[in-house]
Amino acid sequence: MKAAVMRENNAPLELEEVAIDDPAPGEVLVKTAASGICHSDLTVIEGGLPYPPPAVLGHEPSGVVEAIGEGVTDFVPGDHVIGCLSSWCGSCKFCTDGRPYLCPSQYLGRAEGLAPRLSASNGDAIGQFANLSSFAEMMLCPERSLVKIREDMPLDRASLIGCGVTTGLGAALNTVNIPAGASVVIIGLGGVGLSALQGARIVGAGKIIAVDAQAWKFGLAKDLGATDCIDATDGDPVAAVHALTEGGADFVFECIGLVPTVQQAVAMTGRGGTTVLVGVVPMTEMVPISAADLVLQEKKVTGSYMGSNRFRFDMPKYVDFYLDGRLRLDEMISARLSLDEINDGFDRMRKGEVARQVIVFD
Ligand code: PAD
Ligand code: ZN
Repeated sequence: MKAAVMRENNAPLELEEVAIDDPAPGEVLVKTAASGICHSDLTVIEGGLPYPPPAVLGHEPSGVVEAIGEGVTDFVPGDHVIGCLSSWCGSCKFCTDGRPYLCPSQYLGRAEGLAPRLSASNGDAIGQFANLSSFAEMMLCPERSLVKIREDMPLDRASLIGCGVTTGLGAALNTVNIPAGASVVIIGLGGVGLSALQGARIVGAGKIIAVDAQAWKFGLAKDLGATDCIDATDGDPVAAVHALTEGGADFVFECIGLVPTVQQAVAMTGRGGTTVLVGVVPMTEMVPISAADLVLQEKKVTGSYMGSNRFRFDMPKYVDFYLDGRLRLDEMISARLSLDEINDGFDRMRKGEVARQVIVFD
């Protein structure tokens, strides 16, 4: 099969012929239908999230089940599925206390003693990112990386739910409890931020203030539910939020992953408010924030990982949200690309020229 391989950091992905193994017990072979391009893939390429090359990235997929391994009970060939990196074991303390998205088993690959799931033409193993590797024509996944979805859901739009939508929407719907009428700020209007924005709209937030450095995104943000937009390149965005919210917002979602915007997010949060960190700051960096402000104003700062999902429960619900018109995905897709065009897609993402891009397979 054809796959885009990361051979080294900070270099274009290389299109190669890659071998994919047959499903072992508990595994499912999926023909990839579509894969969104998420900023986390770019962060891996740039070394901000360590993952050793050679590897096939891509973790926002939809597809159709091709074959199942022994003991697989949840899928049959022909099922339409979304893949998610939040694979879970079902028996650890995180799974049993209702937070399977924290299950450490998601970091395990194939059982020892088995051949690698992916390998190069010379037989060398190729890393499978997030148990998915969706920048490839086929995926070989643990059954607990997949969820079956309705067949009337278009698969290109379904792919977005695999990461960005679940991350942003889940940050607003699962990680925190936003009361109707609360003021919300979204910093960063990529696939993740626009999904958090829609989550705020769905729960009935009051003011929904969208902040980005690319003013062209404001038309889209307003269309998706923003009440106000702030151009981060035009004056001080913290002062602008304070002016709109009488001293700070109830909830601020940082959806970029930069040190200065994390600091801005905390500063934009009002007394008693909550800062939700969704963007992934490169692991090599630390963020200084005022602890006294947190104490004296009782601000809370929380991370949000993969939208605090229980994806087998959440994703079919998000599909319903799309099909009944409450979740808007068509507008979020700036471009559909072929796998051959993937490096152009990353260039456009670096320049901030797109909302979400989706690679579609034949
Ligand atoms: P994206 O690149 O599509 O969007 C980022 C947005 O931020 C763009 O609209 C930029 O214009 C905007 N931006 C950049 N710099 C600034 C600035 N200084 N001020 C204002 N706006 C700016 O990214 P994405 O939506 O794919 O991902 C966003 C982050 O979320 C990224 O860090 C990614 O790694 C992270 C993520 N987190 C999780 C999780 O589980 N927490 C999951 C998936 C992605
Ligand atoms: Zn992602």
